[in-house]
Amino acid sequence: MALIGDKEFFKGVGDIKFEGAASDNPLAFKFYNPEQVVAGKTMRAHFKFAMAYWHTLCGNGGDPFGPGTKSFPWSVAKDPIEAARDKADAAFEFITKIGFDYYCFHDYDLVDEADSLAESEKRIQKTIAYLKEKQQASGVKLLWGTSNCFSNPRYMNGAASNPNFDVVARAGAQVKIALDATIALDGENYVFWGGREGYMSLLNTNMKLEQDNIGRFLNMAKDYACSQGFKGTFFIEPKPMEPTKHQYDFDAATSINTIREYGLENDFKLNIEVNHATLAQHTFQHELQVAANANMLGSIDANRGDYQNGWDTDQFPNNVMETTEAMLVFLKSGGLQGGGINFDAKTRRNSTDLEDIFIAHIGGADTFAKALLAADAIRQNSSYEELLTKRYASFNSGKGAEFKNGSLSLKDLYNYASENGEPEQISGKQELYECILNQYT
Ligand code: XLS
Ligand code: NI
Ligand code: NI
Repeated sequence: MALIGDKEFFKGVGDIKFEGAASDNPLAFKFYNPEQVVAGKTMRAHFKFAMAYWHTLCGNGGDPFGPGTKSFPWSVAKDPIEAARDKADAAFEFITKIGFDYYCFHDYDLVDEADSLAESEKRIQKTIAYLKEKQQASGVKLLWGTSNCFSNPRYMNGAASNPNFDVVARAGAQVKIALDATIALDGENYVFWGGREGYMSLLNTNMKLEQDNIGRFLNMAKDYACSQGFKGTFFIEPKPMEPTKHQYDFDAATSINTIREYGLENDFKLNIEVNHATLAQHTFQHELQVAANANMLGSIDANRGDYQNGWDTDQFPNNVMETTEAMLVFLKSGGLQGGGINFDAKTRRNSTDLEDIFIAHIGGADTFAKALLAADAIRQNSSYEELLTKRYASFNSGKGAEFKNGSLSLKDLYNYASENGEPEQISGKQELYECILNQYT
């Protein structure tokens, strides 16, 4: 594909192609074959892979123990607009070379925040005019936009949940600008991740007021976006902790409650992130299933945590077995509603070659592709679906079916159980399910 930027940053890396499982080329897909049809859809359409602006182009490897290790050639310009254009060139070069269709951003990933709201808005408008041109030239689309209401020190006590109304209003202004930008770029969705929406100590916190304020804030954002013609879906991205001790959107179940409590269920769904699921002591597939049960499985932030520590390491996905379990839920629930798979993941601090960014995304895409193929094969060829159907077969006929359709009372259960005697012992056969999973991955 032709380059549309003025500058080439990833020199020496060409278009990434599918070469199949036998290839030893680190810069080729082994399993992600975009046009291959699996379960009635191309892989491209199933996944809608997206590049995350923040990790890929802004994350230079800094951590609490030391500065960044990566000097990106697109972050040298001193003028903020020139720097933003260079970053956009790098973004679109990367996305088109790897053959993805989408990207995601926070407002101030695109361009540095200025000293005033007005100047920041001007910078964003200039940058999105440039991004719009690049979208048109390349066909790359915006999967979702969001606003960073957690990094700036003004949000140290929260954004929509801040105890000071002035900060709440300031966050509202920022979200309005980010929504305008998302709409101008035909963004398909808009995400709310409550970075500092939570608390550290209940001693100084009015939890009820803070949560109600978040509800009011989300409704305002939704009403505004709809009044501006936004047709997409809003996503809440759950996370249990970090940066605050108690994040209000702890997990999928908690976030679904937020959505329902504040009357947002017609417009909001969930963006499930793997590492956030595991931080909440859940599996990724559990969170997907909870979202799907509520008809709110909207989008995925793909990454992976580390089992030996307890924070958001945002590593690239590479665990095929776990991803296959997730893809079983994904296929069964009919995929994602509106969203896609955004690589919210960063290369390690000591992965300093520019090509590492490609290798990491290729590995992530291959992990999902391999897992999708395995999950589809399990569903088509193994006894998995049959076993599962059989396990619940007692609800398909007789009294079980009557119970299921709501026509039995507790007394009916008593009468039935009295006549039926001790229920037969039926094995859960977990190891058999695990063997099937193993066999097909
Ligand atoms: C951080 C979140 C963040 C969101 C977008 O932990 O995952 O990157 O996806 O604000
Ligand atoms: Ni995320
Ligand atoms: Ni994260």
